[in-house]
Amino acid sequence: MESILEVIHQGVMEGDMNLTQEKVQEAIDAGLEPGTILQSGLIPAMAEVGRLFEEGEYFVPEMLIAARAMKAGLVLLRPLLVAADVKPAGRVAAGTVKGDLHDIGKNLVCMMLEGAGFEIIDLGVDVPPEKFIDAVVNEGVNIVAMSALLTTTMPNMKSALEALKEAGVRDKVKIMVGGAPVTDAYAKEIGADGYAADASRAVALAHSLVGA
Ligand code: B1M
Repeated sequence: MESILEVIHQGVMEGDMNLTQEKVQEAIDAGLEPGTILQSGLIPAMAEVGRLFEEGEYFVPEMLIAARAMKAGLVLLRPLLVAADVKPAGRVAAGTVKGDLHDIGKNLVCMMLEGAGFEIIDLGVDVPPEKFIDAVVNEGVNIVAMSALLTTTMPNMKSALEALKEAGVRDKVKIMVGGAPVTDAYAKEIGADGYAADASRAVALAHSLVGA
């Protein structure tokens, strides 16, 4: 018999929002850990979608409906991943950089940070440098978290960092970066304070950046 995680995987791959949401709820009700549903159901399915896109088997519409199905599952997991009543560990402005519309990974990072007690100012996608500057100047954030999923938008992390420098606020915050094409070496090259490969490592990094 197919396991519930396999059906969730299939739901995302087929872009079946209702099936995905129904099975995620079923998995929650059956007592599966939210982290397991995420790490062993939803995330590998999205990775498979990416592989099929690379091989020319999936096209943008398939990626879009897969993303929509994944988001439908995340809606149910979110309150379980985000712990209540935690004292703020810091304030984070998070966004996907200019030109880039991918937000699932960024949203997961936000969710996990929120769950770990950080206050999140979600700047959304396609975020121009001025918005990051505005968050530092007017929102009193201690961390700026930038995500990029395209090799073509990675350089916009560097531009945002330079814009923060030019605005004279670079030293007021810690800057962390991540996203599939981003590496630790790239983070160092552009002068970011840290890189995390996934959402749970992003939490550990954020804690270390605020000295917790
Ligand atoms: Co796009 N896309 N996409 N896409 N898409 C990729 C990224 C791609 C790798 C697919 C492929 O070719 N295999 C490829 C990029 C190639 C490259 O740059 N070398 C690609 C392309 C080419 C494109 C378009 C150009 C396609 C086109 O139009 N021809 C276009 C660009 C649009 C734009 O942004 N301007 C495009 C569009 C889209 C959709 C809109 C259809 C959709 C996005 C929907 C959405 O996000 N709302 C989409 C999707 C779904 C994908 C794939 C399949 C999945 C991305 C995803 O959500 N992964 C992706 C292939 C892949 O990644 N395998 C692909 C799941 C998510 C949980 O993982 O985002 O990596 P991820 O986040 C992880 C870590 O990276 C990390 O933690 C997260 C959780 O563990 N992380 C951070 C992320 N941000 C972090 C920040 C941190 C720390 C960690 O600190 C601040």
